[in-house]
Amino acid sequence: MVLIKEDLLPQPASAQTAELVVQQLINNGVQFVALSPGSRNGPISLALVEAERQGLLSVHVRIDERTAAFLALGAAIKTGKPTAVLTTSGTAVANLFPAIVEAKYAGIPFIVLTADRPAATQGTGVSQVIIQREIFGDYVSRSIEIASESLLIETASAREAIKERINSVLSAAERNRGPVHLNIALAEPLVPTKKFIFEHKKKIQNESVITPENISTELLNKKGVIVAGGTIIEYLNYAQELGNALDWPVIVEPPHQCVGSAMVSHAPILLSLHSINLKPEVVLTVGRVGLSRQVAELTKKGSLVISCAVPSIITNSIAKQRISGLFRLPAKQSNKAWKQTWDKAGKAAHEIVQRVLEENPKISSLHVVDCLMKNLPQNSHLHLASSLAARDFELLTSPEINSAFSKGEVTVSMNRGVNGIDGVVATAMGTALSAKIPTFAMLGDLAALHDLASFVVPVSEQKPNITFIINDNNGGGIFSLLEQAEVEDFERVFGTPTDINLSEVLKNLGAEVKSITKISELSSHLNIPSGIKVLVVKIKSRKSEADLRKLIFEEVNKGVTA
Ligand SMILES: Cc1ncc(C[n+]2csc(CCOP(=O)(O)OP(=O)(O)O)c2C)c(N)n1
Repeated sequence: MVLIKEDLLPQPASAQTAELVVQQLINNGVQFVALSPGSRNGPISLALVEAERQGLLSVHVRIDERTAAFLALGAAIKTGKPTAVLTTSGTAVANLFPAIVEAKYAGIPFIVLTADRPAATQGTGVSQVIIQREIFGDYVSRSIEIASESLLIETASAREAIKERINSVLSAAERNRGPVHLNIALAEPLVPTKKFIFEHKKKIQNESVITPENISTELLNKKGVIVAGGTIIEYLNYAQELGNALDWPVIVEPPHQCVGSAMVSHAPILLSLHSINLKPEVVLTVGRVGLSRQVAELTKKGSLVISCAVPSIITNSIAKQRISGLFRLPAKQSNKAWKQTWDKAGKAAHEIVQRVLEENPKISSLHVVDCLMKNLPQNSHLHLASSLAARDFELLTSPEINSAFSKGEVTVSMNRGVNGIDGVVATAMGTALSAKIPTFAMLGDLAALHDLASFVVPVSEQKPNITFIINDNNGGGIFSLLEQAEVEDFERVFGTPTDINLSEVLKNLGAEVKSITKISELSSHLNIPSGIKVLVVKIKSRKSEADLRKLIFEEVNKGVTA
């Protein structure tokens, strides 16, 4: 590292603080840090880059703080391990808010590091000073202030006490499964005079303990359905094992992390069937559920709804019974006939859905999703936007499709915490950079426009290998499925067409772009991504996408009978 000042000068407090903070990140197993440029956070940025040079973590620089935050969030979603974002002071800090909100509601361990000016500058009108202390309120489980000047107290015990304070906050991210905030006041000088030194120290991992609780066993030989959702993989795997043990069908919501043979085909459609009785006596929800209207109704109105709640995440609070954690897996029960009724209906529904898609070949979001499900390569990753992309995956997912996706060989993520359409591009890139496996992302044109800045990757940064599939239906297609679809002024306040030539815009931002007009072209472009590639799928009409959905529900209802 090239030092700007004389090596003989003592290391300034700002750099000592930076070294201490970065060492604690390393000790807490943080592998991925995103940062944006700024003078105040400079000492920590430089310390991070030095730690990266020593092979202790990876650093990703982005020009926009909102992008940096979602990038780090994506990496945490994919790895399940805490990641961090670092910004300078002022409005830069406020730009982190959307990703923090998502992290809280999705239960993602996330460390927010904000640089601040010394406390004495508060209220003095000094530039870039805002109230950063506890700015994220209840959205972070811990928030503390560190003042670099305090490190000038040259006693080992004072230093140790500061280290402990930092450590207690950083480790809370993983323990509490959510965001934490460290606001670090750094006084000038802001340039180190000595090389940063780090230890390859690893802390002892605290295993998160889930207390098994019991569920009354007489419930377990009833006709039950399990609904699993959210992003916490141990809960999703548990749902699958429970389904196998009880012969209960499992409805797995996007992101489908545990696709497999026990899961229900085309869940929202089966739940809408009039002609066949699939009404369960017990509904057990595992994790955060309720994406489609049909599943949400089942989990609200089902005769007996029990929720296995993920600790610290709001999960199905209206359930009649709540279990805080997972209960012991019961011995094998036999509800075979019940499970077979669901399987038979699922198979029949699948054939009808495929027929309807073939008979109506005009390209739509549903065709795109069907194509991805059939063609995504083994050991790849897929990030979904929460608008039509996620809903159409939910509608079309079926173990009947014989593909890497249906066999669970494709991992899937989405911003399921609060379903924002913001930050989708950055989050997807974060999953790609941390997963280091071929990554794909599907999103709508508005979500892409919302996060255009995230296509900008500074030249010295590592580019992710990712293919974006943008469903360009010129506006918000999801609104055509909702009750608002019929209102006057629909296009102006809901549809919001922009007429933007996305392909041109994205080419100018440096992406390799291909415009797709036929579904057969799409499958031929789903090879292993190298660099940032975008497939812009041109959809002619949002209304016909919505009509096709309706037709699928009608045809399955006509065709599947007891
Ligand atoms: C940050 C944010 N703003 C607004 C919304 C409300 N919203 C949900 S879907 C949607 C439209 C999305 O359009 P697009 O990304 O083109 O996807 P499509 O619906 O066509 O699949 C909007 C505005 C949201 N979820 N998040």
